[in-house]
Amino acid sequence: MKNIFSLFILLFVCNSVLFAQTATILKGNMLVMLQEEKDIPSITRELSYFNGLKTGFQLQRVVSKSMHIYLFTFDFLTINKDAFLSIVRQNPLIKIAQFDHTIQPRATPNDTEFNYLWNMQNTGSNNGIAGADIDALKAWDIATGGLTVDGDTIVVAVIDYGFYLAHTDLNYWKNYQEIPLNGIDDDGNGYIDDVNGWNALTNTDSLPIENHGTHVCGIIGARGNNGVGISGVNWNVKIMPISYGSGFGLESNAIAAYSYVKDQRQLYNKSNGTKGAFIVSTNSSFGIDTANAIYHPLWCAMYDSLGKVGVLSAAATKNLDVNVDNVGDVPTSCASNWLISVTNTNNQDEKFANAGYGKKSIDLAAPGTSIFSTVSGNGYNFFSGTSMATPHVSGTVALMLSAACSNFMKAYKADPAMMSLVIKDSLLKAVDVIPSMQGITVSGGRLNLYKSVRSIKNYCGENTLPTSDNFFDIITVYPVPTFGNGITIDYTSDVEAELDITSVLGQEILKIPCTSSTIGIIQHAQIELPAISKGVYFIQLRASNKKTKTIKIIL
Ligand SMILES: [Ca+2]
Ligand SMILES: [Ca+2]
Ligand SMILES: [Ca+2]
Repeated sequence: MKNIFSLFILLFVCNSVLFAQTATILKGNMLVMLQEEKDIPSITRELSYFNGLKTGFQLQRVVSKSMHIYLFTFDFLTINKDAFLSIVRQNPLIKIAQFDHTIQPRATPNDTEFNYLWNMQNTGSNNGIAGADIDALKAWDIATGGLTVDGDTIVVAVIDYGFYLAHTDLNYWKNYQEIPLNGIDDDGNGYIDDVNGWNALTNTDSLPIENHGTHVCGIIGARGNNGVGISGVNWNVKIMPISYGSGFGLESNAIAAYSYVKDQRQLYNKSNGTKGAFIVSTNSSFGIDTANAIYHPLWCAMYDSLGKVGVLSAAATKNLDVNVDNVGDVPTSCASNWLISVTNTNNQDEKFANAGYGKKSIDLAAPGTSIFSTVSGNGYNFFSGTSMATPHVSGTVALMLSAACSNFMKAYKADPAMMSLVIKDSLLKAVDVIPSMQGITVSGGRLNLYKSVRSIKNYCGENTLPTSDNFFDIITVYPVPTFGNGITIDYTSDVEAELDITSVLGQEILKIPCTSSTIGIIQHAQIELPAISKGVYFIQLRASNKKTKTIKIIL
């Protein structure tokens, strides 16, 4: 009761400021503060008519007895609400009157150092540009991570040099099916005594302690809203730490590290979740500057092998101001569809000076300059680099999966290879397009966590997800309602086709030529509303020899 009380005090005092942009008025609800409780019958009587019409004005509930605040309702279909409110406010028995409004949860975490996290919420301080961030607060209103709708524990595998496993703000994966130090592969995953993760150099689970890997882990999943330190992209996600073995490791160790991830996820898939780990993304920030992918076929092929079991891989490109398309880089110029290559932006949405780029090779940017995160010894510090940008992306993949509905998860488990490409595609289409990334990245933009998570949410409800059997299809139309911002139609097509919009009378309104694509890549057609007047329409995808189901939309 106390909470409800304070909520209404807040609403009462701050309404016009806090909720002016987003509040929705509850039609017919009016909050009234009276001089005295005994005035209720009088004002109910006095306000029962307005401009000769019955108002239906009556008490619904006592909101605050001590402050004489009451919720009344009135007949909003008959009565002009604004005119009525001004009359209500003139009544001498009433101190204050206002409409009631819907409020939204505002998931600002209570982590003590949250104000350092411009990457999550850029307020414009420190010469930043307000809003040049990944829109984390809005994303966390939808999901904060941890489990899928089916209860799978979501894991991100971080392949790095070392980790501080005892950090209280981090949430590391552990293999509870493995008995430590008994020399036996208890869970039969092919690795002996792998409890804490894996060290690909020593073939043990003993991991070096080091700041870089620890910092990366915090960006992906520092415990959010625990009153301590920072919050990661996910407030709750398991981080699987894997070491490639030494400061300057061998490529063979990197391949062995990826192989551990693949084996664990494959085991999870095969055992229906009873063994292995539900790893949805790897995160790496090592590589070979100026390497040509053709000399690293095994390394590059690991991303395909991981992709086929459902694991995307986010990889940091080099920390040099060069065009990777021209000078080469491994892994970020590997050709795998399941690889997401990441460069680094600052708090003004500019490319960090020393960060690689490439229209063909580098998919997107993410905040990576002066990023505050966890370091060894339960500490925190600012680091910069593509290494800091990339975990925003691997973390986003994890948060997207925690927000996915059961329909999506069903499709994902049936065809993890294709559906992980759907996730990648949704993430890249959800970027904030920014001038500094134009022409130098595949997406032309910087990661947006909120839009990525929302794009997965859009696959819920009655929408059909693509399979190789129904690849020619409309997947979803959103948003509904349209909020006057136009609509987006997601579809898949393996041939040249047209999206046709017709009126209820069968009149053709719009024809949109559709590009075809490889399996797994969803196309988005955006239609501005002013071109079409409000009403009911039908959408269908048509090719010369086939057509999809018809979808009804209301604009
Ligand atoms: Ca084992
Ligand atoms: Ca063991
Ligand atoms: Ca925290």
